[in-house]
Amino acid sequence: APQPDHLNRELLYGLLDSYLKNDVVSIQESIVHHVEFTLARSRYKFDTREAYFAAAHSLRDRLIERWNDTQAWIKHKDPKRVYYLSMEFLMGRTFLNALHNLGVMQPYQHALSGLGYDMEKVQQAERDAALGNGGLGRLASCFLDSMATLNLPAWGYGIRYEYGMFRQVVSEGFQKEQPDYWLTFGYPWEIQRPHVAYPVKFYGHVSVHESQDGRQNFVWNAGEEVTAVAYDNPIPGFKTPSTINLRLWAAKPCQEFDLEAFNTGDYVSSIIDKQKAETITSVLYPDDKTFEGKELRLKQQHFMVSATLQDIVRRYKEQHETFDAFPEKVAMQLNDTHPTLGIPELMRILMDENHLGWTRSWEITTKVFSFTNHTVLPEALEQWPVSLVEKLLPRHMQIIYDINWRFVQELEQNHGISGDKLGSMSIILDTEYGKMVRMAYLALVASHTVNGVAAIHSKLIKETIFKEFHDIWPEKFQNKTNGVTQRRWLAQCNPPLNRLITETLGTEAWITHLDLLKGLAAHAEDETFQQKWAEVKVEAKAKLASLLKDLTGDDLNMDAIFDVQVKRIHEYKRQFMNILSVALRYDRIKSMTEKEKEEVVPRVVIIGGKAAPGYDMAKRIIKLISAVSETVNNDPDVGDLLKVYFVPDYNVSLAEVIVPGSDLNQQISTAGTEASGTSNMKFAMNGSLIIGTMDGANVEIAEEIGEENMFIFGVGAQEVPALRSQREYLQVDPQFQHAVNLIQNGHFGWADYFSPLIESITGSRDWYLLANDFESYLDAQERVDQEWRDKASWTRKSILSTAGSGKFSSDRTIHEYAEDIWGVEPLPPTIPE
Ligand code: GPW
Repeated sequence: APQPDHLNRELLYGLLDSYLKNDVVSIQESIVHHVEFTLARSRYKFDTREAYFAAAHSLRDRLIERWNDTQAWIKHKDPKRVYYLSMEFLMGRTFLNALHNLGVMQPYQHALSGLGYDMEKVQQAERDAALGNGGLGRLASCFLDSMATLNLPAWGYGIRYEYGMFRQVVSEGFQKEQPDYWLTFGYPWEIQRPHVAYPVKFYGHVSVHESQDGRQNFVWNAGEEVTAVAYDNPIPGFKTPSTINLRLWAAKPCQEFDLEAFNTGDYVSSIIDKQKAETITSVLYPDDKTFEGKELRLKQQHFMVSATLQDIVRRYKEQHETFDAFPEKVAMQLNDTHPTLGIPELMRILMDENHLGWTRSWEITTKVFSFTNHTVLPEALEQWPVSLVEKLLPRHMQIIYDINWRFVQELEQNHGISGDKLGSMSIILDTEYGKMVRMAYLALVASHTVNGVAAIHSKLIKETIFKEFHDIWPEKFQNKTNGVTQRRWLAQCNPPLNRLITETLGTEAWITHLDLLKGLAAHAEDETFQQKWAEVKVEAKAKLASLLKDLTGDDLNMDAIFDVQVKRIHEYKRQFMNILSVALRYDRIKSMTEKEKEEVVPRVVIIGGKAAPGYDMAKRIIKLISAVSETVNNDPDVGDLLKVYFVPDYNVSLAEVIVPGSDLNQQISTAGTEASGTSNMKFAMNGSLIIGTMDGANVEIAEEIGEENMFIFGVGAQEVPALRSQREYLQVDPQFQHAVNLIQNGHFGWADYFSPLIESITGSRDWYLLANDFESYLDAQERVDQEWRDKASWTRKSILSTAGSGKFSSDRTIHEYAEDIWGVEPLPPTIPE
């Protein structure tokens, strides 16, 4: 393929140094330029939000410069590229991250303050891009940051939802969902690409044509066609000009009008019909881990992978004559099963549009896909009705049947499997409601690798949900323990700690080599260092306190333990157990004499998180937390020994304040249920101590930080199945019973409304084993209080938490994916002398 020969490195990266200048005056000129010509406001009069948009546009120019150069450089070198396919990217804000990664924080700060604007306030004007539910979507965003920073030739692909994660309003303790129309004032970080557009087909039927050489040709005559338009989001690496692309697709009506309908005179209703295309990308499904089976969701999945695969194949074909090199040039990671339709879609493109034949197409397909599983909870596993797939994607359903047929043959012939076991491994499951497609099995059969997201989780999938597959293909299974980006989750969100770490280690190299944090351990015993560490924590706590003051009007007790549990509300995460222990703590304080109260360690309990709109139990848990909060916070007997707050609308931007400001964080899922967890890593990095179970990544965090520096409790994953089957015989701990009684007897009001919650943890119904773990949990809480009384010891553990968190950088995770799964290598942009 032709390569423009002027694309040499000298020219490419010479440009970066000479075009947009980053001195304060040049930046001010560019901001004012955007005020006048992009926003069309007067350069003499613009408000804080306009200052944000103008500064964002000025920064966008600098991102585009790097983005263009990076993309041209990658194209020139044509290395193997990795594509990260995800239905969610939970990006949060971009401004501060871009300033930091481009290394232009200082000049922008000066430029803005010179114009009369405060960076902190300007930065707050940005709305979060919340195109994700929680951990899975945020992981995808951390991965993009690491892929850019590691100079990988990588792309993210997803959907540009017009409504992101709903805004949570809590009114009288009840969650209300409000639409997040985040694009209202325009989104300065995206670049619309009207010319990067592909048709995406739905419905219709398949016809077979005999070709001249006697081969069967399948033609899909679609019943509906929409256009996918690309919106590119530049993702800058830290301390590298490398800027990769997150390409999000938006659905638009297709250009070719149904002329017949237009000519019959019903012009207006024909237009309105066309407009319906746009609903495909209108809203993010806000349920974390409950499979719903909605047609629109299946449409979204196909829309995303179809546009993405057309784009990837087009890019490949631009530079290659045949498909021979496709597996050496393309790796695709499926973020859970949500993009699994990419598998039959690639098969369809290769067979029906490029006439490669089954064997060759399958050989290629099985070399390019790999898949990550993020949960063992059965209710989250996707199973689409065959009838629905058949209706929406008739050709894909045929291909899935063919894949399954050959797979079952292989099981019989090569693995000697027959009878019931064949049925249990089949991609197609027969149920009383009809046949279902098990998406995880489809992903497993076609992927060269499947991975879990923490060591314990990767072990569990081999023993439980994918056991039979592990038996035949042990070599397909890997572990890739999750990580988070230390740029956003330490360097940017906690500047005082950033400065202290850099000063102590004598280098800021930890921002790209997080392992260096272990150098802090040598200072853990040092009293003056402990003093400085404690001061930094107080500063971060003050920021969190001020956030809560704005929300509630209360002044927090700064001597209290700031005890935080923030994550999606789910029964398996056991926010209920947390609030039960708070109720008990309250009851204990109530019965104390003034003298006894002097010994109490004060606590501020902060809980936040969204419930899926249809998840009734989760919504009752929110109401319970609010009810306990109401009673406790207004009880003069308690004063500031105990406060409880439910923080509404927990999101990425709030996390950036809450995580650094916490002393203690709760990671208390029933062992074996939380695949990894990632907030645990963010908290540990910021010196917050973990109270938690031996679940998910907590296990590996304990290996790194030391169990003695955490508050570990509860039964292990291996014991859970037996305990579950013995639940009805459990001798319930009296303290547990007492806490339950308080709620049941209406101590916090709403007793009737809470009774389904109580039932859910009673006797044999207690699926998540709250009763089993409660005593051990209270004991761990007691150890927390004891530890807090010894300030030096607590601070030492806090330092060791940060020091031991080096493994949990997403840089390490991505490096492992690149080496062990994708086979892609860094392509550092070489800057000439
Ligand atoms: F169900 N996770 C999530 F596995 O945030 F798909 N949403 C989801 O829909 C799923 C998983 C799914 C989370 C896991 O619960 C968490 O343990 C993990 O740390 C995170 O994904 C990233 O791997």
